[in-house]
Amino acid sequence: MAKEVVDAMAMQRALTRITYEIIERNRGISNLVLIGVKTRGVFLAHRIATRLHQLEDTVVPVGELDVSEYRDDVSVNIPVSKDAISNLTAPITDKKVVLVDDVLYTGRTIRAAMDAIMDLGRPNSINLAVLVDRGHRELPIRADFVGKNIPTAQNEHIRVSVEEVDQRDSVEIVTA
Ligand code: 3GP
Ligand code: 5GP
Ligand code: MG
Repeated sequence: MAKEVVDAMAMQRALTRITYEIIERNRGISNLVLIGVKTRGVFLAHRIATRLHQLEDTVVPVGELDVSEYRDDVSVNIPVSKDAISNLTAPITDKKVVLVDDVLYTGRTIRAAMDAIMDLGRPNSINLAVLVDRGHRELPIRADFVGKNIPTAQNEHIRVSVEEVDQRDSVEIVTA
């Protein structure tokens, strides 16, 4: 059973709000770098970059982080290598990094993502933007920018659809 909790319009608004919050928090966007977590986090990062360009007339680089090699169950012992980050040409040292993922759950992916970023250099700061925080954290990690908090049961799944791959924008709660 699937229940839509965020429709296309609401998703646009949430991403626009997050964009404004990123600008406000960073007092401008010089030195900003977005890193999207594949797959859907990358598309969300590009959308935020497009809005940043419209609002601040600045091109913000968007890196892509592939955690497909990384396994939830054994992740604590297998760090994601810095090679997992692609598309970034400029050094990351002293940059303000905003990680972007579609769903934040246990926090293990983000912990691994931070390892990969640290391997690349020493950023000025790392912030986290997620479209959905579904709870159930297993690490002391929280998001700085949240589209929507959706408390879930363990047997519920959040289905995030984005135009770029799913031909629609929506967030649904799917019950097994
Ligand atoms: P995404 O490509 O949009 O990020 O891992 C394949 C997809 O399944 C990913 O979608 C990921 O977000 C989603 N997914 C849902 N629940 C989980 C989970 O608990 N662990 C992982 N690794 N992926 C999950
Ligand atoms: P983590 O548990 O490490 O926070 O999340 C692992 C990965 O799975 C992250 O990329 C996160 O976006 C994704 N994920 C976890 N739970 C869900 C979910 O319910 N729906 C979707 N779409 N992705 C999820
Ligand atoms: Mg994800």
